[in-house]
Amino acid sequence: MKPDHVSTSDIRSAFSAAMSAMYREEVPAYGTLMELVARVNDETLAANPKLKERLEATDYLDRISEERHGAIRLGTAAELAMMARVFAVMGMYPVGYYDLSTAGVPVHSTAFRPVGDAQLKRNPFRVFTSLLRLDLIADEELRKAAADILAQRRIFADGAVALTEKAERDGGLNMADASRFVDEVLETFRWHDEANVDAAMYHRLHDAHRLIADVVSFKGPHINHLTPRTLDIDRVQALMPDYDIAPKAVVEGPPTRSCPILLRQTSFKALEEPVSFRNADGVWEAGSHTARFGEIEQRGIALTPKGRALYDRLLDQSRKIVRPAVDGSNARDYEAALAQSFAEFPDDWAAIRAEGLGYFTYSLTAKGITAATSHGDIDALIGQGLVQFDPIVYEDFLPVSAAGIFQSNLGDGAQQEFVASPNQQRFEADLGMKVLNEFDHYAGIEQASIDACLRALSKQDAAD
Ligand code: OOG
Ligand code: NI
Repeated sequence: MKPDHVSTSDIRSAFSAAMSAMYREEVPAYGTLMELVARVNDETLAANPKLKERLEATDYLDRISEERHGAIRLGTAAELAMMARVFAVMGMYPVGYYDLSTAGVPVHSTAFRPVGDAQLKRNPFRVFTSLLRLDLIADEELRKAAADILAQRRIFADGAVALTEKAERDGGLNMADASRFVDEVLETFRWHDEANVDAAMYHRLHDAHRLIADVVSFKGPHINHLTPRTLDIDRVQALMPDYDIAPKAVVEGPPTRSCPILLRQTSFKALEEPVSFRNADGVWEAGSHTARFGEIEQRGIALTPKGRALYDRLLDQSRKIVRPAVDGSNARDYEAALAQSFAEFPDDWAAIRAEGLGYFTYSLTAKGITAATSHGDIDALIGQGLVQFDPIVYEDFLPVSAAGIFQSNLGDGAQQEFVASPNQQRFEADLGMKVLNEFDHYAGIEQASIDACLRALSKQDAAD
């Protein structure tokens, strides 16, 4: 990094703030949601001094009010590969592969996000990024028409491409370039109410799948939602109607617990917005399109492969008993089945740790900091009261939940079956790189904290 270069985390923070400001202006309900979340987070912290203390001690508190994720849907491999280069300038890398074909959504996805512990604490902004799978569209003629339309559009401003190339060449950007980069890249995510296609084509695409119309008919991949993080999602869900926001029927993910695991999410319905279509005679025709919504999330501990397998089994088990209907008619029954199924998942941190279900960071207690001697492995040190542990926050997404979020915004009519066809290899070829494995990353953070404790205690020994 050259002396006048700004850090990738600074660029990401600036971008995340600019995106939030733009979306608040475009979708005022998102601003309302932000206010509600800020209120609930303040109240939750005031009522839980212990939670506040641990969040402060682990550096998680500062990031929470700034924290959000967004989502976009891309149309072509070239768009995805370029997007990966743009995000890399902001220190965001593709983590995980999500196949949504099984859920009736013709996309596969990854999440671009920072990966280092320090970078996440500085600003964990993430973008759930989907690539449309035209190969799942049965109508060959329509598939070809959609591919032709997509091949003609250019979603990146020239300045965004030039600055990305400059950052790659020079290993970063200076302050002035970084600020221009943020402005230029923001344009790609902006809403355009003038469609790229005529009304007839829009309706053909829409009839094939609403999502295909959303990706193919517009100039670019408008940000379709932004999601602030709350410390109490049940409370936000309950308060939404007071703020004139109608939440989706059920919260996705695990049930309410005292020790939150993975990720819980809920959203409000996408807005029907006016758009215009350019017909062959050059005349604009008024219409509407439904794509943009708001979402909130509560994040819990990152689970190990063993913990995740248990989560997947329990979720599957409860959905076999009750599958949540989009209209909310069986929401109570679903919640009851979920709670009953998850009774099997330990709900205290010590048990989750002892059974190897979640990832933790380890640090010295006050007693550990002043201890003269210490022996044994990390479990023994915890037993002696020298070392404490805190949950590592889950930074990724959940395919079943993501499908639920997609579905709640596609309307009841959009339920459609595709043959399950995960194709990570194809996705990575289109992306131009492999996606990172989320588990390796959490395990690395955990191990580094264990090593730091053992090192500190052995030095104290030597000084004695
Ligand atoms: C993405 C839906 C998935 C999440 O939080 O799981 C998602 C989309 O609708 O494009 O954002
Ligand atoms: Ni989301």
